[in-house]
Amino acid sequence: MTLIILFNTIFTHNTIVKNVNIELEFNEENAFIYVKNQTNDIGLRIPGTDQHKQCLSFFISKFKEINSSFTYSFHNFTVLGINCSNLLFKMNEEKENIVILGAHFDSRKRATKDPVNTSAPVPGANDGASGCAVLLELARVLYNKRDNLSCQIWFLFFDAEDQGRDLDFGIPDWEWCEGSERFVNNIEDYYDTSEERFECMVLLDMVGGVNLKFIKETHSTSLLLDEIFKVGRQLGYTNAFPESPESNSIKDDHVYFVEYGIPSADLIINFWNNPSWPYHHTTEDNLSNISNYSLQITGRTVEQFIYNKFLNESNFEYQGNYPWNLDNIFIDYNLYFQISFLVILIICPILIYIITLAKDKAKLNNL
Ligand code: 1BN
Ligand code: ZN
Repeated sequence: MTLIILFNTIFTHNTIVKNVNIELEFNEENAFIYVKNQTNDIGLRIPGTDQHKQCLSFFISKFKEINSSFTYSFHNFTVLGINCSNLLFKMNEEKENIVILGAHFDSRKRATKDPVNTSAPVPGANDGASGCAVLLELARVLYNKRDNLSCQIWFLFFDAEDQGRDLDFGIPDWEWCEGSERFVNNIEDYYDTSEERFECMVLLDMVGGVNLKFIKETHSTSLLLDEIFKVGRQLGYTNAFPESPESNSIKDDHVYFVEYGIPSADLIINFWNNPSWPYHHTTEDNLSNISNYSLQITGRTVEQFIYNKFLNESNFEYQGNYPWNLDNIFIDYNLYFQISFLVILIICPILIYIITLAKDKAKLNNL
């Protein structure tokens, strides 16, 4: 056992992440207003409703404020007869490598975990609006740096993520992540497979609640998620990005991107048993349980993560886990090394010992 622990310490991938020195511009007060705009000004963003459509128009108006010629594409689809749309904004389209930043914008039709009223809707301030608010503010700050970024950035708003079944359905017979699954099925309509390639995808889901503490989500590409944790810790956000996070696998919008081969990470909290944020799929997922500081933590960490790798003048000093998809190869190699190690150092000597004993016994028998 000691030998295996020693081996793991030597061979486990454990890169030091060094953040590039640059002033971060993400403003949490702006992000908080964007949460409020969605939850209090627009209202419930339940698929099939007018407010749901208004929310898409709100996102477009915010991008047009950044630059009136910002273009966008709808990805339209239906779920059991209800019209839905994912919405995609691209920045730096001339660059060949693509970073996707995503969040879902629909809010859950029924508060299936509410202690009092499970038929009431979920305001979705954290579960939905927080991730979208951070995307809007990131769009503003990254647009200012666009000429110095060596990548294209997609801001991708997913529909129909949050209507699946926990204790009951949000909308009868809907699955989780209806929008992202269909988007990835059609992703080749949105990029040129011979000229462009994906670097990574970062999903923001439930990133604005008070007492923010992210988990290690195990569908995520672990080298990518680990790097984002290190970036956040180095910015001083050590409670939100703990050294030993809780671990769980969550079916969320990133899963289809992982399956397509894009390194992807889900920034999400414990929502199943969390006394520090017990409002998941209840009517209490509202503005009063949102924290400016949590929005800052998420926004600044993602902003810094992008500068570390993609800000032109900082590339040479970058240290991190890139390329993130070495994950699988590394894990495979690690297993291979461990087995070889066991065979060479433990099993071989035992075999040699047994053979020697057998030979000695044979000699004795011959005498
Ligand atoms: C996460 C946040 N999800 C919805 N809102 C997806 C999910 C919820 C997946 C419960 C499994 C169980
Ligand atoms: Zn949800």
